[in-house]
Amino acid sequence: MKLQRRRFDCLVLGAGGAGLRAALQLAQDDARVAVVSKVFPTRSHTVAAQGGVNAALGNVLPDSWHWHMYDTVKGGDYLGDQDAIEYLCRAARRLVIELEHYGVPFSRLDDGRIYQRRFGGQSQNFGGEQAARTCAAADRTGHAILHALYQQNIRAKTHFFDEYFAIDLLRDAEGHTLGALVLEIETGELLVIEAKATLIATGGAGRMYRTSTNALINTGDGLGMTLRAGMPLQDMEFIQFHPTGLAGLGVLITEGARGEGGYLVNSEGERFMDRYAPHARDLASRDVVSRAIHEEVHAGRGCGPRKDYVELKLEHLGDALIRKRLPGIRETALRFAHIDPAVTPIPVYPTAHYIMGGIPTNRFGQVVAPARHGPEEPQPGLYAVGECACVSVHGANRLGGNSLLDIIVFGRAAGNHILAGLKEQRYHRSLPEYVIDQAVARVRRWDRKGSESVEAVGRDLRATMERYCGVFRTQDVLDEGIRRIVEIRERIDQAGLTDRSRVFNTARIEALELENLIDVALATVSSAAARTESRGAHSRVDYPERDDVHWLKHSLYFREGRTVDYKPVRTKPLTVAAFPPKPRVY
Ligand code: MEZ
Repeated sequence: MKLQRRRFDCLVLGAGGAGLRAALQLAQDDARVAVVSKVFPTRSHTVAAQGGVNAALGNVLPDSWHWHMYDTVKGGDYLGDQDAIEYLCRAARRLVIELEHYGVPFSRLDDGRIYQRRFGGQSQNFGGEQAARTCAAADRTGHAILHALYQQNIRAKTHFFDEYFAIDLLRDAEGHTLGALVLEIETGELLVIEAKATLIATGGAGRMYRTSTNALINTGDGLGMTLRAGMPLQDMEFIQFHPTGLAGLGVLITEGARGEGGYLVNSEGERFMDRYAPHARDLASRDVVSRAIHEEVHAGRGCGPRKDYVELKLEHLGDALIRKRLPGIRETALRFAHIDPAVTPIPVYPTAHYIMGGIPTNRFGQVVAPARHGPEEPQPGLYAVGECACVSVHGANRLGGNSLLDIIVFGRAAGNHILAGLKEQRYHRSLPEYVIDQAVARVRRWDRKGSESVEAVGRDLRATMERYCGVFRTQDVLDEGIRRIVEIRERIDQAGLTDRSRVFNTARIEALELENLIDVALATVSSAAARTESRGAHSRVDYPERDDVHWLKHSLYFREGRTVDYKPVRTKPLTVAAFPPKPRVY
């Protein structure tokens, strides 16, 4: 069957902040750019980022990009690549001001400058007093940024394919990425989009966990297609559990709530963070706070009838401040927990939030996958930015407020690099028919009926990840997790669509998404089982110490054979002295 074809200079998969920032860079320079999004763009998950974006503006307390760099290196437990981190922190100031000029309605100080709040893991003067570095639009910063970037893209004439699902990359035998096969969700029609450069910006995979702050759309689609194309995923063992998900539901309660002065208590009314992080207390980095909550609950000091959460106290902030700085949190607490945070503390528990790992890239957004055991090489025509990418600036644990920064800094950098490449490449390479046929086969497999239900397999995957790859890990538990997910992968091969579920094309999309999630889950658990140390968000009860001698290296997981390889951390920054590993205390 002859499929419809469209041609663009650049194809962007995903319309979150990373994809939109890259698309904008391209469209403003008159490149023909297409953005494919499985939801209407302003519903992309960036919309859910609450607390803010980091930049050392120094509007509230003294600050410098170099202190920000130190905090980011330390926050990532020294696994981040310091050249990329320097680039990130140096670029922050200019790009946040640029966002303001794009129309982001940041909250204001009395003198009109951008409001900045305290966030976890931030310090002045390389580990000194708390900094205030997170530029906020109340507690709806991601929402404000996403809408501004979408509007700017409309103005720049970016072409949007709304509600199209990306099936697979189209790559020729020499490894050139030539576009992607996509499916129009409403009609089920397939479309081939050819492009000189393809950028993956499909976000994270938080939906492999049962409780997660992530939108239903975060199903690791770009990660799955990268694995299927034979490239590895980097550092997948590092999953961030946000300390304050609404207990039982996982809905995000921003770290900004603690930044504004909120604090955590256990069932004895004790501010327990004083014991775990005497200096930073409730504003220690997220991995530290999540472990502390977990330990309190497991020591029997949890709150509520089942003693299975701790409480976030905001009452002392007063109704006026809560309404002004945390209106979304107030709304969430009222709507989902039926409590007014000005009166009653919010029940919270750690919840899956962010993947530090992803598609290996350099700081220009180029995918730099090595052949197995071979040298690392830029993959021609292929880029990745945002949560699905691993640059790596977040190392083993991301600091709050650095992900909105990551998407604008590396979205722009990738856009610029693609533009430079387009100047050299005037014509599209020819796309062999067999490449399209392979991608089409992936969709057609779901025309079958089967003995398993996609929904049941998905439920089991999420429960397995929750139980076998959580905040604390051991070899036995992780090995059992791998065994179970391998079984789940076999079950998905037996699954099919029922006549009833086939009526709506969304059933097919859910099946394709689940295939992606299963591959990403296997990457996560396999990489976690292989790393026998504790670093950042990867806490091994059986290997409680960080081991810089053997493990100061990035993992690379390959789908074929489920093997894990390693590559060195780039410890040398661009212009300043390196921050060597030190004990990490808050
Ligand atoms: O960067 C984040 O994850 C973020 C800003 C989340 C939040 O707590 O608001």
